[in-house]
Amino acid sequence: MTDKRQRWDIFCRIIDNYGDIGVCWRLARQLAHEYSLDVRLWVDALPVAQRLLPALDTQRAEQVLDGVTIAHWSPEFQFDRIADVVIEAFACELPESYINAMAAQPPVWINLEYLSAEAWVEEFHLQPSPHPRLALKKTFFFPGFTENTGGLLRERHLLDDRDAAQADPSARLRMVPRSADALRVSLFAYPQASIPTLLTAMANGDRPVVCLIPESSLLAPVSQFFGADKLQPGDHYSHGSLSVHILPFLSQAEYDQLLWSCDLNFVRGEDSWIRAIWAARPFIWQPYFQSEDTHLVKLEAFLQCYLPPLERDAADAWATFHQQWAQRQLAAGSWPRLVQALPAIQQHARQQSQALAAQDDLAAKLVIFVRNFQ
Ligand code: TRH
Repeated sequence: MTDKRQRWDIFCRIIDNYGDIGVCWRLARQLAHEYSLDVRLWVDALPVAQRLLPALDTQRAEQVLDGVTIAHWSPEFQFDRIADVVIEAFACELPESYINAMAAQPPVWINLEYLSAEAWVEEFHLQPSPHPRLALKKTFFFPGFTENTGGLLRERHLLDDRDAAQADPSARLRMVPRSADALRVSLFAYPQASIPTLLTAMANGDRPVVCLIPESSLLAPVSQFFGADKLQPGDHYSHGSLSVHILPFLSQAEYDQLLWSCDLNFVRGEDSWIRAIWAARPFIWQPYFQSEDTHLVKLEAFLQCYLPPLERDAADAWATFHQQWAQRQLAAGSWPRLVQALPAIQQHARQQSQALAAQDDLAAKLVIFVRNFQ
């Protein structure tokens, strides 16, 4: 019997870090699992991808993992067929040979963009872009926070799984034991962040803090703070009110559980940011650094869209902390202010997650777009 499932090719070029592959892998899996699509994910840097997909064999040109075919997008790129739907993730530029072959059998060609809450996104979402030479058009698809955008990545069972984990204290305790009155914080950020100021403020605070740090480039400044040689997963350091635990780099599923279990999550980039929103817990997002302070514009747009109707004092404490964190100029007094505002922010984060989940998610919107494509 031949496989009649619709074929989707997703092309992912890893620029740096884990966000590009993090988003593409999550999307690929969701399309395969929830829509029974035949999904092939082309990835250029298999060793980086392996960090998120430990079962990946970096020597193999093609392999199936979790229902998704992963193909190595090597400099000697070769392909056997054009898919029905082609996703070019984050303007990664498809191979010329593939584009030429698409002209003979045009697929639905989508350029999936980075997430932003900026107002212009609604206008550019679904704009077509005709190919200058060939009878092909690609469509820009912008994830976003409003109905008139491409939505946010969210698996069908994500919020049910979150609610079940948050209602079950034993699930919460699995990674690092919870101490009664301590604030549980997860920390994932770019290493240029104001780490010494943050850790000092936590250490000097009235409230004990258990800070959980998955292994990443952040360990260098954290090691420096403690005067340690090189921190390793399993290490544990204390200073004043602060107790730091170094975790291994977690699977995406375990990372979700960590976010769900914390009172405050520091996240960055794109994918961990979205997961923190779905965790329905207070978070601090550090946007990926861009020249000309574009990342600060992105941050302001997000705060404007996400903060209302949070009451003024809490919104101000949260926004100020975000701005200082993104500009790497955290003031020590911003930490106790944020801690004081956490109960109000907690309620707000829960409401926002519910409100955003009332919209279709990114995969659903992509599938609907393809179904109606002409
Ligand atoms: O790694 P990032 O900084 O990725 C960034 C952004 O995507 C940015 O927009 C892009 O331009 C740049 O890369 C090139 O942050 P992000 O997006 O949060 O991706 C991290 C991924 O790693 C995410 O899928 C969550 C996952 N993760 C784990 O699976 N386990 C872990 O322990 C941690 C800390 C993260």
